[in-house]
Parts: sequence; C-alpha cells; structure tokens
Amino acid sequence: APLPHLSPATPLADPHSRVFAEDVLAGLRAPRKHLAAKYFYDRQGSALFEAITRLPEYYPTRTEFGILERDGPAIAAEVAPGSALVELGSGSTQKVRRLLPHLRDLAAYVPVDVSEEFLRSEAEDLRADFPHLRVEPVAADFTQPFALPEDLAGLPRAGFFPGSTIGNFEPQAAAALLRHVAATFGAGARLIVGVDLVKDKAVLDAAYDDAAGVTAAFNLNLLTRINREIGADFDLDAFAHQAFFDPDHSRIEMHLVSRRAQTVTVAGIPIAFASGETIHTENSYKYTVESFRALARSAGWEGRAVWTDPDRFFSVHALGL
Ligand code: AVJ
Repeated sequence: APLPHLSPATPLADPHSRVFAEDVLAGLRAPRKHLAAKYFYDRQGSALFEAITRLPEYYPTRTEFGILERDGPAIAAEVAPGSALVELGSGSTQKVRRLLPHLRDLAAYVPVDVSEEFLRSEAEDLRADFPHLRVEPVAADFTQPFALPEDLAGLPRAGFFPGSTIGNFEPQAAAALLRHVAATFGAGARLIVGVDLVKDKAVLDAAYDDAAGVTAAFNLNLLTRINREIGADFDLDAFAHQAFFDPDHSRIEMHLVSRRAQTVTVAGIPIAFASGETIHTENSYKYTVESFRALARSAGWEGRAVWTDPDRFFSVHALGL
C-alpha cells in the first residue's frame, strides 16, 4: 500500500523502515504522543542498553544474574530432561549461559529473536562454547505466532524469558503473550521468566534516571534514529529525558520532554510540540511476586516456584501448564 503522508525523498527501501515510519508518524500525530519501546534497539541503542546494565543504579541485570548464579541448579531442575529450551528475545544469550551448565540433557536450545544477524553470530559462539549442545536459532518476532523446528515436535518444551522484558508489555498484552506461548508450547510446558519487582520509588527512579546520563542518551537516541532512518529534524538539545515510577500504574514511565514550543518535521510532516509536552517512549511494569503469579494464572500458567534476591528487588519464576 502507498504511504501518502511520506515525502518521496524518504528512504523506504526495506519494509522494516516503512513500518517504522508509519508507527512513528502515527505515534507523533496522536493526541498524547508516544513511540514504541521496541524501537530503542538499533545498533547504538543496543550498545547504550548494554552500558545501562553496568550502571551502579541499574540493579535488574546484575540482580537477575545473581539469582541465576545462586539458584541455577534449582531453576534448571524445573526443565525436564530432553527438553527443547526456547528463549524468547534471546539477544546476547549471556543469561542462558548461566543455566546451560546445569542443563546437561537438553535436546536443543532454540533462541528466538528478530535480529537475524545477531542471532546467527550468537548461535555460532554458543556452539563453540557448548560443543555438545544443539542450537537451532529461529528468526522471528516472538510476540507473533512462530513455528518451532519441526523435528523438535513431541519433545518437552521449556521457555526462557529473562530480563523483565515482560515488563515492557501492558499487563493485558503480557497476559496475551503468555497465552500465546502456552498455545505454542502445549501441555506440560515450563516457562522460566525474570520479573522486576515493585520497590522503593527512589531506587526505581534512580535506575531509570542515572547520574551519568546513560539512560537519557538511550532515550534520546530514539530521536537520532528517527532523524536518520525516516528523515526528521529533531534537535536533541531541545528535548529532555524524563523517567519516574508511577505507583498507581505500578510502572516506570519514560518520556522525552519538549524544552520549548517547537515544530519538528518528520518525513515531510510538521509535528508541533508545546513547551513541556512529552513523547511517551516506554513503560516498564513492576510486579509483586503475587501480582505476577495472578497475571500468569489468568493466562493459564501455574506458578510452580519463585526465586528472589535477599533485597527482593527481582524475581525468577518457574511457571507450568
Ligand atoms: C530491557 C525492558 C527490561 O525496562 O528495565 C532500561 C529497558 N529502559 N532502562 C527495563 C530499559 C530504560 C529495560 N528492559
């Protein structure tokens, strides 16, 4: 279908940038401007996220690693021998490397990720480091229906979904995702999922507004990406990073705040900003152990076990069908 509101000068060679352009324009023309958090992760955004995971204020990554390290044997015991282990949004595969040494009888490891290039190189590295492991990468968007390799049919399935990625979904969408994974995996399946927990607002606020400004750079990089990929003239100095915990919705909200009244041209379309108007760029939902179990239950999964760190900052759940 043609894209009437995009200027002919806009590079739309590949369908991904076309979808990106349509999404961005729809979000910026909405009464409350918003952009989808999944678009943070271009090359630069992924590098900035890696830097975030090493920040002193950003506790989730190191806390989850600590749980996987300490409770790895018990977590791995939830995965039946001979299972196919399917990781949803595998990214850098750093976390599954903590579990694999405890999973000697795995039939296959199936990383599912949209970034095909990254997926292939990670699979290679993993095969080199775990020579007896069968690695079957699937290039797919795990939020959409996807097929598992055919010869894995009949094997017990276990999912691995770390990093509190589930927190980026609206609770209804998170439940829908869990239901879709349940349908894909079938009876007897297990799901190991990492979920960030509700905690003191000051701790949460700092984790998403760090002193070094790395999260600010991560948020603002979305505008750089839009400037480059669909043709826009966002002035990065004219927008400020904002992140705060909203206890009523139990979520971190990230925004980009317009520092002044201004008009930005995006793919040939003028987009007006009032001073102080924001673009909502991300929600990161925080659960209690109980509220997450309730969400999982509403999607057909039974909470089998849960592990947390001593501060109860983060949780790793074993769910079963
Ligand atoms: C990768 C979605 C888990 O919500 O904590 C980090 C992304 N955003 N800092 C999170 C993120 C800002 C992160 N997740």
